[in-house]
Amino acid sequence: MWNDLTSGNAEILYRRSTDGGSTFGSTINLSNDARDSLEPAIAAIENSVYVVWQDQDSITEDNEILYRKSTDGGINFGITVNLSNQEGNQGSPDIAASDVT
Ligand SMILES: [Ca+2]
Ligand SMILES: [Ca+2]
Repeated sequence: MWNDLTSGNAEILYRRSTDGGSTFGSTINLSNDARDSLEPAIAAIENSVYVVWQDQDSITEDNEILYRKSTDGGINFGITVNLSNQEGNQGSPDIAASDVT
């Protein structure tokens, strides 16, 4: 997972390996918005993969912390959730995963 500026704004790109990191599949754009998406972090446990990053609100341009989750080992990711969702700038997220229920 990394930042990329190819589209003209920063995006969060991701590739998945199923052979212990020897080869990687196609590149997925997890952020895919018109604003600067930065500072990605990832955590995984069993078939769940969790991703957070810093992004800009489309109206206020304040930074928010956005989140997406995969439950199929990182093949598909669900909707983007705004975890911070408050005024001002929230940045540099980190994430961890455990099997505590
Ligand atoms: Ca973006
Ligand atoms: Ca904010």
